[in-house]
Amino acid sequence: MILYSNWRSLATYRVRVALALKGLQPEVVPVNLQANEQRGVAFRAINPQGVLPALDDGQGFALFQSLAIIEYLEEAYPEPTLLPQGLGARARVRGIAQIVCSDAHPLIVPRVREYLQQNAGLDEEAVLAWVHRSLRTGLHAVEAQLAGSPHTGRFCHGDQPTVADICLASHLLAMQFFKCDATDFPQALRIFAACEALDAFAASHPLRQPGAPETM
Ligand SMILES: N[C@@H](CCC(=O)N[C@@H](CS)C(=O)NCC(=O)O)C(=O)O
Repeated sequence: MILYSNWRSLATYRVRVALALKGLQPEVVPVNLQANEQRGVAFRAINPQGVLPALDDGQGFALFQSLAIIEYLEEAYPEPTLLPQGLGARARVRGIAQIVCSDAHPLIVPRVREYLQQNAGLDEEAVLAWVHRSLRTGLHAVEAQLAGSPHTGRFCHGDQPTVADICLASHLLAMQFFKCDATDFPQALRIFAACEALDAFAASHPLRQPGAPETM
């Protein structure tokens, strides 16, 4: 199994955590996001979209899109499960995951920030304001789900980590990267702390990956 990865990629972090929770240890091939290696011909032969992550698990092509990869891992390596029992519960967990992965994260990825700065005329400060607004709007939506539900437990759904926690943790790491205030989201912060206390999350932290700086 080969994971194409970059220390800073939060989508790759999500896959790293899922792999670690399932006790899987892929070979890691670093792709240099800072040098835009993901857009080069060599990496596009692996993932034509030119984004991280990609995971080769011997299917004849590299798997792409973090949520699709995590769903694949869930089906191929069912234990321990990253989804709760029950149709409604699974939909709730997938919904929280999608607030992060489908609504919030796409607004702040490098190619969008670059476009805003290079083509739409926004300066660095305005791009940062856009990033903060996108992150806080996404976290508001997640916090409302967490605060308003009897299903919220130690983690987003009950007392075991699920794909919702993986995605929430990636969102809070993004807020740390971009120095975005999250102090008014107590449920999210409490659950993030519970995640970080688990080895699978701690070992997958961006700053613990090859090529990472010591601090942000
Ligand atoms: N929705 C995708 C996001 C993929 C994505 O945008 N990855 C970022 C790193 S987190 C990337 O490779 N960006 C490269 C770019 O924007 O040029 C997923 O969850 O896998």
